[in-house]
Amino acid sequence: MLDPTAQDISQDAIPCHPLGVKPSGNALLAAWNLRSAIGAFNILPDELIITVLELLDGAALLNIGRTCKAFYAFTRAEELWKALFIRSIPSGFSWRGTWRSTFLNLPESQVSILDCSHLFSDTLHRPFYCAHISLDPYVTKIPVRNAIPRLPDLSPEEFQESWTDKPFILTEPVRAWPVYQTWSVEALLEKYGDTVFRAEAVDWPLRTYGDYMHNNSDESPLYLFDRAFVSKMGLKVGKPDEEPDAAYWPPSCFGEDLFSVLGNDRPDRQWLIIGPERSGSTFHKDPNATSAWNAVLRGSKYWIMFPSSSKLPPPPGVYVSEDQSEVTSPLSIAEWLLGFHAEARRTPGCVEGICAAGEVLHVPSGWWHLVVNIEPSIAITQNFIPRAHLTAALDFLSRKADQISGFRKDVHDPYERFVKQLQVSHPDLLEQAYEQLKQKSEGKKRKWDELVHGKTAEDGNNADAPEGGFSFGFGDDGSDVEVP
Ligand SMILES: O=C(O)CCC(=O)C(=O)O
Ligand SMILES: [Fe+2]
Repeated sequence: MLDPTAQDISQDAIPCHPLGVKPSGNALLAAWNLRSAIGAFNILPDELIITVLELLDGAALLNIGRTCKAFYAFTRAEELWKALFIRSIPSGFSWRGTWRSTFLNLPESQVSILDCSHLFSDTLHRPFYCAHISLDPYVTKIPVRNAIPRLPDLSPEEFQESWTDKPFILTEPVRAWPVYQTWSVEALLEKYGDTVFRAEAVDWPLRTYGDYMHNNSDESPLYLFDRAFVSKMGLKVGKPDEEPDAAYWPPSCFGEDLFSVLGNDRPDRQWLIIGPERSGSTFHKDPNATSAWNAVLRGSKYWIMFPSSSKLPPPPGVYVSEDQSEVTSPLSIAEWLLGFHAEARRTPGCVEGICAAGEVLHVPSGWWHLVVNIEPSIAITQNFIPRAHLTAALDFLSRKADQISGFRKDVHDPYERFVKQLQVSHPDLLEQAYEQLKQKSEGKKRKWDELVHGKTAEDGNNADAPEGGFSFGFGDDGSDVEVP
């Protein structure tokens, strides 16, 4: 069942389920239940019925849906039709408001609505409920102690000195970008309607995505997230004094990006992000221990963030495997807000903020973040390695080779390549980073020896200076240090 307190605050705005399906609890007081018509299947829990239905193709789903109202309601579950659609994208389709209608190419006038008000199922009701909760209670009344600092702008020196480990919102730099002046969903549709962009598992012309954006009731709306938008849209990126036709440029305070030493072999760096209200990103840390900035051009985004530290657990409702390679948040953004937001807001370290159109937010390396669009939004994000996080990036690349992402397949051993290039262009920074890694490793080893072998620092026995690659972890990214 959903959290009853959360239900209270958002209940008002929630319309009736289109088929009248009610939450499971209502079965207790009901005189009769449509479920009894499904015969032997009645012993299966709702989730298992959906799992069985997942094995069927479209024709079989339609057939079983004709046998009784309960099966009709189960076969209307959108997740079934979304999966069928993604498995075999029909050619020349039009978006028709739901995954089922789109897959079956059904005009709205031919969609049947049967009264299933005597069916009681959280499994069927919850996605609908989550798709309609008001976001307001979660994104307003941010406690002052949690508020992400908002500043007009920062100099590169100020950023490097004081801000590389803190989230903040800048209200000035993005306002000067041509794309901030000219982009809107309508303007992009006009110019790039036929251009194909990536939206999670599908590649759709922007026109189709626009139709989806304006007419869907998904609990977790499909999110356009395209890493090749600069070339697809023929954009120029760069400082206006160097690139007079630039569409945008990274805010100057973030300074250099040390991944640039890899030239064309660098990992993916920038993404265009477009999504309707309620779309967004569930809790994650950014790839390869990079930092990021996220600039909103239209709409607005609510951010909730947590620092990364080996002393702190992951955010409430988020579960991480021991090597941190798998983040399990089996919840949609709405489910997380309903179930965990109140606790998260009380958790030390939590920060929150709204980044509005014309503003840019800084995500420091290693920070957890969940983001939800509170209006239809367009944003550009870019990941980078500032000097202050070179050590964290080197540690990640050397120790978590299986978790490295975003490099072209033919770029083998990105860590080694990165070190080689740094040796050429920034030998001093590389040296410093090695030194920091060494110190952290020795600190951990000393602590371990004290705890396990009763040795003290004076006993010596420090780790040897690393050669070429590191195989030990350090510090505050929650990593395990490997000790003898
Ligand atoms: O705008 C968003 O949804 C956040 C994107 C994000 O966190 C990311 O690109 O890593
Ligand atoms: Fe992110």
